[in-house]
Amino acid sequence: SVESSIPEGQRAAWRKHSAQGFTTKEQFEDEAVRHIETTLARSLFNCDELAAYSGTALAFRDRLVIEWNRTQQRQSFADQKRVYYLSLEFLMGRAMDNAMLNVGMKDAARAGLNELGFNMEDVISQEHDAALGNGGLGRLAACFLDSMATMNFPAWGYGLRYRYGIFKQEIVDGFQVEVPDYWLDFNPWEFPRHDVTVDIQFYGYVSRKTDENGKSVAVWEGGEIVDAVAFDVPIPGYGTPTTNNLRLWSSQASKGEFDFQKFNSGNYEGSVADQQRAETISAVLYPNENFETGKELRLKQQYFWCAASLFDIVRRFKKGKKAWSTFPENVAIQLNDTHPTLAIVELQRILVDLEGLGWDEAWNIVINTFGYTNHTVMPEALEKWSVPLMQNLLPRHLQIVYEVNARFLQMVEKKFPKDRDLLTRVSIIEETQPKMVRMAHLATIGSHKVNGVAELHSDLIRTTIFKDFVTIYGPDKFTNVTNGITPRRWLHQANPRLSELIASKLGGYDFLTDLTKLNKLETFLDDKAFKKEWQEIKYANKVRLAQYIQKTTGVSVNPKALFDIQVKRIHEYKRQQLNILGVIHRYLTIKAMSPEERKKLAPRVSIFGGKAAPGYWMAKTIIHLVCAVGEVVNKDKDVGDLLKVVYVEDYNVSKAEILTPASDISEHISTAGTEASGTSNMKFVLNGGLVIGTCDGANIEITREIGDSNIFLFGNLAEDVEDLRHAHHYGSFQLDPDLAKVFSAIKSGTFGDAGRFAALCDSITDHGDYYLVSDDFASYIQTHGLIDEAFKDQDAWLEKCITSVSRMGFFSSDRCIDQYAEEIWNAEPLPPDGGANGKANG
Ligand code: F58
Repeated sequence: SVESSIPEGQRAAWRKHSAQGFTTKEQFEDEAVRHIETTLARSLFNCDELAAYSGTALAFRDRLVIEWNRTQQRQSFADQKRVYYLSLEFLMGRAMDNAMLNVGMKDAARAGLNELGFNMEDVISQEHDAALGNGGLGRLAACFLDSMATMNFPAWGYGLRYRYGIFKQEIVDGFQVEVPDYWLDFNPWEFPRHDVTVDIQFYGYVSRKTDENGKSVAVWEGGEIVDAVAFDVPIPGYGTPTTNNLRLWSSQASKGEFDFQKFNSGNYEGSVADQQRAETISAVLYPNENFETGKELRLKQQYFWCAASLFDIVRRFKKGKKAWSTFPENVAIQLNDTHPTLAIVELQRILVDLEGLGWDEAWNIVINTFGYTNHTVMPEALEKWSVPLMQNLLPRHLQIVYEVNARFLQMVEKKFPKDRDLLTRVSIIEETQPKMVRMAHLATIGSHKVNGVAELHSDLIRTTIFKDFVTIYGPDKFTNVTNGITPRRWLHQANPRLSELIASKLGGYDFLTDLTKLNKLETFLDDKAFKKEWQEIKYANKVRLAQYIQKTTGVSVNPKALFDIQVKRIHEYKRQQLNILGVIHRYLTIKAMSPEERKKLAPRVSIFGGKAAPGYWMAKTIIHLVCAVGEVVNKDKDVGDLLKVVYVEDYNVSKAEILTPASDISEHISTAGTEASGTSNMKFVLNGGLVIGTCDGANIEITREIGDSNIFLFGNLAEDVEDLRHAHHYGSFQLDPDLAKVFSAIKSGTFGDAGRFAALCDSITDHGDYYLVSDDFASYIQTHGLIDEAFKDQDAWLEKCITSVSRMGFFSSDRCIDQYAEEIWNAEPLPPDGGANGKANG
């Protein structure tokens, strides 16, 4: 073994001096102060909250690094199948709170910080979110990393180290303004590995040469080289020493290529410009959710990251000196949407061009290695790359794509002779002008399993975008893994008091690693003290949010009011417009009431949050309408506490941790059939809030689990959407009468310049109402009426909340990972020696 090659004396010395990390409050203070004084070169006299954060983070980082090294060593020795999760987005949020809870030393650190004169919550809030993602897809990847570490899977994440994450949103005069998010100023959670770099090639040309065996091989030459440098981020599991790795690639001018010619000849500017061009590849995260722009730089990002990751994975496999045919027994690669599809082509290129395998042998390995997760059926979000673009940037890869396609179509033709239409429909190449590479087809053909992210969504992909592929491959290639969320961050971290209350009833924190244990909570539905404390916790969470809203927007909201929250990316299909039009309807209703009638009404706070893609004009209009309505309603003396409308600026993971525990109702109201799953619906219910929602995505399974009396469903069903759209187009469109009144108010200037909202209103009245806002309006308003009524009976409401939480076990991301491991990866966990490690919860 590697160990026995090192002399015993040396090993003993190493063991003696090996870093241990702190284990007590005292030692934590020692370490934090040491880091503040020496690592940061600060003293007691200039130690502010940021320095206190840095010292604390560095102390905990030491703890993580020790286990991280051990985990990596253990995984190398164990030599079992590894899982690689390829995602262009990892929406991690803050790391320190998570590290403290996973290490089990948060209480000690809190006490230590107090002695040093700091408050834990203030210190935690100094950390900048790692916002390397847009929305659900990126956050899902982060939850999966947490689950894989917690469940001891030997698993790595691979992504890009964007210099700028998702932009920071400012609301200026009721409009969204984007500000760059430069988050790397001080980031103690990443480790640059300047020794781990990979040369990545772009452009150039392909020629064929004959090798020593007389075989013709493709050779890709010329073009340019950019370096990929690895930055590693430790991912600690909860209640286990397992600490996995997230490897993010950063682009840098190639050391070999850096233009010394230019440099030496005095063209300093030119050589720096080259340097910057290389760095541009990993500079920014594309800020679109469910929309593809087809920019060349985006394709460069994708190949850069796929090629670096594949090189790394193959290098690790080759160390084991095993036969290539065993590759799929040692490596599982999961593709988070089609963004990493080039990895399929890259592995085929490595095996055929560089390692000399035959085409079929290589392709077999490829298919058995990859799994592909689809996250959308919406046509505008399906990735396509123009053939000329790919030809220029990745000439050899395009050849491989054509070869894969030719062989695939041959197989189809054999199975279904003379069905030309079928061939056209399933071809990887779309015969448009210019021709396009359909990445979802390539990902499907190059993987052994394709999964959707909720039952309805998986059914829809089988019957719509992948219908022909089901015919060709049979149904077994297509499966469902309903999304989940990590209860560590979304219950224990975001809602510590609720987590503690639950633990006190269930006799410990086991539910955090087996969420189905929550079902025992139902036996406490008659426990008055328990219910009272539950209610107090919800109220305290609402008070906290009210204070945050007061501080950041100046609006006072009554924490006793019903908090109605919709926070997610702004998109027409998610229908924030339905929500705000409903709010206007409520406002008009209140205005028309007598003072006596008003007294009977339950006060409401409508809270919105979320970013619009910078180029998505309609989404920005929706934000503006919400703000404009807030301006009017919040000042209206007739309304008072009965209705407040708030826009929370710059919604992100750390803000979600404040918002999620504070809802009474949250809105998940997408047009049926459009939201693949949704995951915030799960977060809100797990935190004791109820849902108003459509029969869409995971709402359907949430309903099945918690019972239909515990959710407020409304609206048309997915199966009827197509007919309704058709009817809008060909029949006469009938605007809902209540919605018509709302539009009159907008058009009369009640919320300022009506011209600003014209396109939004017209999209519903004149342009087909694609998202069925009018069709669902009456049902939506009526359901909100039911919510008002239900909220008046606080006892019954509370019972719904507790019952729902107790039935949420299914929605843990641990269950997802189990399912992926079992049905797609065929991978096993690698528990640390002795199993449990005796970590405390705190
Ligand atoms: C989301 N997709 C789905 N895409 O919309 C949501 O229903 C689902 O719960 C979630 O994935 C997890 O499965 C999503 O967030 C993106 O953000 C992409 C970013 C890159 C461009 C294409 C959309």
